Amino acid sequence: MSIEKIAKQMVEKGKGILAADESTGTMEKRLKSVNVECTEKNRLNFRETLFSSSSMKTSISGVILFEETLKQTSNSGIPIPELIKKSGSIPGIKVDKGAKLLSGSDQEKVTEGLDGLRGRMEEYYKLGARFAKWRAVYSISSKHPSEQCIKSNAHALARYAAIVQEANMVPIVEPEVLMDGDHTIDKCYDITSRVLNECYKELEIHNVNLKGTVLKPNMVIHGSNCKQKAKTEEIAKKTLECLKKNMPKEVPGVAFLSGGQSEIEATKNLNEINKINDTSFNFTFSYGRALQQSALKTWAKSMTDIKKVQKVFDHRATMNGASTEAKWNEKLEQSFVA
Ligand code: 5MM
Repeated sequence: MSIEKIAKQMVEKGKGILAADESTGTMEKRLKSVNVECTEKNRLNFRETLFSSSSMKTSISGVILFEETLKQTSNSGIPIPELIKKSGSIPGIKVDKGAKLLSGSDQEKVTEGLDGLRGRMEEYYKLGARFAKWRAVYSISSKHPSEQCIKSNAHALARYAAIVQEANMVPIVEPEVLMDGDHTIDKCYDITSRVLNECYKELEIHNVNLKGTVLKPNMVIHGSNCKQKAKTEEIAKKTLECLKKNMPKEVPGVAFLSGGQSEIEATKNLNEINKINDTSFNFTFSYGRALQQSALKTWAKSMTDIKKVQKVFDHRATMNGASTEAKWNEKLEQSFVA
């Protein structure tokens, strides 16, 4: 399949992406929060429970994996990428090596992982991955993000995207303006605009085929410590405005990250964006925490009751699937019976 077709399939209406690509350090934090030991077996068991749930067929277009998971075999003996493909979903792989301190800047980060990437992509393709992900992070404060941080991350994202397409895979471009801080929604709008603008400048310079990419941005939203909380309608309006202003028309769609929003907030905001969407872009989700939080808590308490965990995950995935078509509402949300 061409990368343009894969990219379209990744953002098709009614479905979205499950971001299950937590590196071992992040997974350690997640498992610790529910008092579970972070062993390879536990990481596999939780993830396999999600990947074998029924909503994989109906609401999940793709799954982003960490390298460890891409190479694992499920308890039923099927390699993990095969298990995902069996549901009609596409396996993907996080290929960055994490955000590291940016020399010459004050505590800002640049994402690393370009060295040897070409060789790694060949291996990932053979293992079944058909798309990749690279995440850059930008913090907001009186002096951040700096021009240096915006430019160096955009450059790395573009070089990554070009290498991924060379291997016939779709790059997810993820520039995440973090929610941490007390900034207003308008500040987030300005910074997100600058960041996206620079990313698309670099993607163009590196001859990336935009039709074969997916953008994974933050929503335009207030900082988590801001006293003035923006309402859903304002978040949706400003997010849409910002993307219309900065995204080239060739990009098939957007798969938002949740970035610290609660599960319900992330669903509600996506639903509202789709309600007012007057563009040709598809807007879907690529959530990590906002898809997994409740399922993880349930799993920690009832590890052997796989059906119970899957029911919780299925509900969340179905709710987000509905929000990609602006069909979500409170009544539907409350229809869940444990
Ligand atoms: C699932 O978390 C991803 C991996 O993070 P680390 O490399 O730091 O372990 C992360 O990139 C994720 O894909 C996005 O941030 C979206 O996840 P959220 O939880 O923000 O929806």
